[in-house]
Amino acid sequence: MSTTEKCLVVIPTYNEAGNITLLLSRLMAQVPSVDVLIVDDNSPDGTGKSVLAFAQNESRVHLLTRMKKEGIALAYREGFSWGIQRGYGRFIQMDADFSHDPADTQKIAELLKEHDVVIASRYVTGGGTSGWGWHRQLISRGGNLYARLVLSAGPKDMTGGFNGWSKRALESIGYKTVVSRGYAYQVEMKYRALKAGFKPFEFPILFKNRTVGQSKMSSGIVFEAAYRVFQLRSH
Ligand SMILES: Nc1nc2c(ncn2[C@@H]2O[C@H](COP(=O)(O)OP(=O)(O)OP(=O)(O)O)[C@@H](O)[C@H]2O)c(=O)[nH]1
Ligand SMILES: [Mg+2]
Repeated sequence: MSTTEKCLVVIPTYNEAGNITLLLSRLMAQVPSVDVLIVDDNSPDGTGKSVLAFAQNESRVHLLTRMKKEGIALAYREGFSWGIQRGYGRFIQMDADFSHDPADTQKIAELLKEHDVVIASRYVTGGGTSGWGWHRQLISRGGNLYARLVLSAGPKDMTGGFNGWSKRALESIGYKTVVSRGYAYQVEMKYRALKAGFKPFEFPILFKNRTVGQSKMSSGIVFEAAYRVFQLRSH
């Protein structure tokens, strides 16, 4: 596959006012070839207003506001549909908290010219995480290993949220019918891609823990992930 189609970075946000303006500036400076869509769940801290203010002087930045907080899965689903309706052919998933480096966003955009599915991977040689305590590392590594074993999945990072998709891949995996709501979403999307015959391209990244704003991870999200992964296996 080789495409030069337009590329959209989709970023779900909930209470990221302390990060979003700087992140948008960095993306505009470091990733010249993409547009950005923020999918905000009506954040009470005014994240959406900051995006609108930024977008007034930057036509590459767009805001999609959802009525209430409903998890990243629905935010991504709406974001991808928004982009497909507007003719984008490449999509990048990314967090708003600077855990994902805009320099790697540029790499994904380039790699998507040759690959349908790209995984920015913490768990291939040369990749890693920084700033996490042992507890958070254990949850991430353990959850990832669990998903890989239960699903017999090849990619080293099944749980990460920094990935690239061609429109073709999104449509052929049925991105609108993904059932997971929390972090299991990342696993389900990749598992569907494997089942559909795609061979994800993984490259190493360093994931940095957020320094501004609060994590939205909860025990409910972790339990959903554990249960969903098991459920996916029987499909
Ligand atoms: N639209 C929307 N975005 C969300 C929701 N929950 C989390 N996000 C965003 O999804 C991205 C990932 O969420 P984080 O809280 O950073 O989750 P995480 O990266 O796994 O956890 P930490 O890095 O430990 O904070 C961030 O940009 C969040 O603002 C939600 O319910 N709706
Ligand atoms: Mg985060």
